[in-house]
Amino acid sequence: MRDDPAENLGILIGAALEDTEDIDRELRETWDLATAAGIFILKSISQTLVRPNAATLFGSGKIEEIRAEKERLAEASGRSIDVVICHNTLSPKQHRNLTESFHCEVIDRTGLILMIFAERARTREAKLQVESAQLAYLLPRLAGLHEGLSRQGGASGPLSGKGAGEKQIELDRRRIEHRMDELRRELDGVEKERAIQRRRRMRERIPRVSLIGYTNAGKSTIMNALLSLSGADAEKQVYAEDMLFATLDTTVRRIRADRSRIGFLLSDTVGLIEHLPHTLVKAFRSTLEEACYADLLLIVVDLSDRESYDRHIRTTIDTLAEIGASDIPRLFVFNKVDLTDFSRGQRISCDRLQADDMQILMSGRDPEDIGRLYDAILDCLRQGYQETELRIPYDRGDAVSTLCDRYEVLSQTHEADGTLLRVLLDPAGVKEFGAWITVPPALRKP
Ligand SMILES: Nc1nc2c(ncn2[C@@H]2O[C@H](COP(=O)(O)OP(=O)(O)OP(=O)(O)O)[C@@H](O)[C@H]2O)c(=O)[nH]1
Ligand SMILES: [Mg+2]
Repeated sequence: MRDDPAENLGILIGAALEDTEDIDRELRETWDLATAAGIFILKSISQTLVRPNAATLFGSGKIEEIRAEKERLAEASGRSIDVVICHNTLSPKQHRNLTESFHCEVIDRTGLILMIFAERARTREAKLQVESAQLAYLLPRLAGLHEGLSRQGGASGPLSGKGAGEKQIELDRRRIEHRMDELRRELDGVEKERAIQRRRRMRERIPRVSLIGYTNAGKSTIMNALLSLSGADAEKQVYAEDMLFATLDTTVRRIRADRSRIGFLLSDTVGLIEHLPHTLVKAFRSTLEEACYADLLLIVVDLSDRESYDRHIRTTIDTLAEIGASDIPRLFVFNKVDLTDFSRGQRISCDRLQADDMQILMSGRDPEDIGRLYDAILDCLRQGYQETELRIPYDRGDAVSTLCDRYEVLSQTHEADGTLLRVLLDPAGVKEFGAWITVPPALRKP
């Protein structure tokens, strides 16, 4: 490929296999991924395959057709085609054979997603995670890479000659395995830091809410709108853009629109995609696991993507099951309603939604909707909280400020023997501040 990826021309190929539901729709998504990676796709070619070829995926006739089409397109555009993108995940052997057949770089969907992630990774953790996923992907493909190199006359010097290829592969394999060990250790360190931060936040007991959903659904837009609602500075905002995988890192922010109410900690997470490569799921597990510690999940769905939103819900719910977050209360946020004919009062039904699932139809660009969402989140969080009256002696001002910081205070008055507070307390709060709870009015002696 060329140094500047924006200069690359490509062809997209894909096979409809036994479990493929709609190859055209799937190819459109991979086309978008290619665009996100800066590759300009000229054409897509697909084939239904009852029995995929173990060595080349496609049959020889189709490969010939793709090769001819590639030449024709190169002639028509006056430039060579730099890359063939294959929608299906290729085995190392298929990858090698197709590269040989097409005489250019071949990138499968996994490779494409890895390219985008590598391009977008900003924080140390994301960079480590991407590098680790890239190496895991590269390791079984080393042999193919070296064959390619020796054909181009790249394998020369002291290691050339019979067996040099194998020696080089062995050296590279060891180097990669060593680097993967290093990365694993570094990532363990990052994960420990994250766990410490998490424990500190949990001690503060501010409720935790996590945005989760398919890529480009509007999670970061919603986070930013909620931040604006709580009057946060512009530099607290996260990156939101019309592109796949705009967000790769988990960001946690406190949202508190009204000082008398407790608010919550909101985390934005990496977007999901169908058939997320296994190497990436593994590498990004700790980032996604942030969702496991939430008191409430906001499952954000792009309602304007009519043909796909129920599949996106399925992918999200399956991923939540995979990371062990199925039992966390959830609120479905059907976003981008402004681009649809739905009215905000409607209920969405699809096979993975249960009748008692809470849902809200809204637009992340509409401040009124963001206010409704904020109230809905607080309502969900309040379940399990009870209105409690506490009388705190005047020498315990610290307890009053802790309560005001952690809980929603409904009223506060100053009496002769202390501050009287009416607070929405959770069971842990009842235990901690139990000594000051006044006897419920119904039990007071006349
Ligand atoms: N019309 C409309 N556009 C929206 C709405 N919400 C978000 N968008 C747009 O959708 C695009 C994607 O939004 P993001 O907030 O970056 O989406 P995301 O879910 O964070 O995406 P990833 O980080 O890639 O997973 C942006 O161009 C937003 O401006 C909405 O309610 N209506
Ligand atoms: Mg985002």
